[in-house]
Amino acid sequence: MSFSTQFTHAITRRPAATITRGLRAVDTGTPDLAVMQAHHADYIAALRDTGASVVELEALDAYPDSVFVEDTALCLPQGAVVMRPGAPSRLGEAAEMAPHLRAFYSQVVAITGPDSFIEGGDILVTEREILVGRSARTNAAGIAELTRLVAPWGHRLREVLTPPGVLHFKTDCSLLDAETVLSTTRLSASGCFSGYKVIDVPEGEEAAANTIRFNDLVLMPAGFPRTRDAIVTAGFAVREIGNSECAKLDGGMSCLSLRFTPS
Ligand code: CIR
Repeated sequence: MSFSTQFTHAITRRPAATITRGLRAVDTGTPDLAVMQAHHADYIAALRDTGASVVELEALDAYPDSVFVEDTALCLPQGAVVMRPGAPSRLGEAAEMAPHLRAFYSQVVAITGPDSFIEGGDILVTEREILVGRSARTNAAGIAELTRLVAPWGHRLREVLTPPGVLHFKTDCSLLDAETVLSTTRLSASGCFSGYKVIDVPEGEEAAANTIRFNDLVLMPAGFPRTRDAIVTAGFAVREIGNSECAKLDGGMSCLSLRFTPS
C-alpha cells in the first residue's frame, strides 16, 4: 500500500473568524468566512467519501491562518514531526497541533530551532523520498533538523528549491501517484522531478498545481478546466472543490489537511 497517496486519517481545523486577517503575498480582497466554511465542508466531505476518518478541530481565533494545518506537521507512517513555521504569526500553531498528533502516534518529535524554520507546505512526500523546498518559510537549518529526525524511520530527504516568489514548494506541485507529479513548468524546469513522470499544468492555470491525491480521489481547486482534463485523461478520478477564499490567502487543497496512516 502506498503511504504517499493512501490514508486512513486526516486532521483539519475549522476556519477562524479572524481568517480575514490571514497572511497573503498580494491583497486580492478579504476572504468571506461563510463561503470559506462552505468550501471547507465540501473538502471534508470529499475526504470522508474515500472512506477516511477525518478529525475536525475547533477554530483557533488567535491564529488567523490556522485553517492551513498542513504547515504545522509532517505525518509519516512511523511518527509525526511538529514543524516550526517561518511565519512569526504562525509559530504557535504547531504547538496547538502536537496533542492531536499524540492521540494517533506513539512517536511525535519536533523541530526545536532556535534557528530552524520549516513549514509542511514545503514538503512533498513520495514513495521513494521526501523532497523539501527551501523557501522564505523553510531554511537550511530546518531541513537539516528534519533530515536527522526522520533518518531513524528510514526516510531520505532531498533538498530542492521553491521558485522565487512562490509561497511553498507544494504551491507549485502535487503527487498524483507513486511515479507521477503534477507541476507548474516554472518548477519542473528546474529538473527537480527527474525520474518522475511529470504532468505540466497548462499555462495560465498555475494555481491548479496544488492538488491532493487522497485515496481514490484527486481533489483540485474548481475553475481550472484544462488542468482537470489533463488529470482525468491521465486516468485519475477528480473532485473539484471551491477554493476562491483560501486562494486569497495563498492556500489550496494540500494546506487544509494533515493526511496519514499511523502504523
Ligand atoms: C500563509 O501565508 O502561511 C497562509 N496564508 C497560507 C498557507 C498555505 N499553506 C500551504 O500552502 N501549505
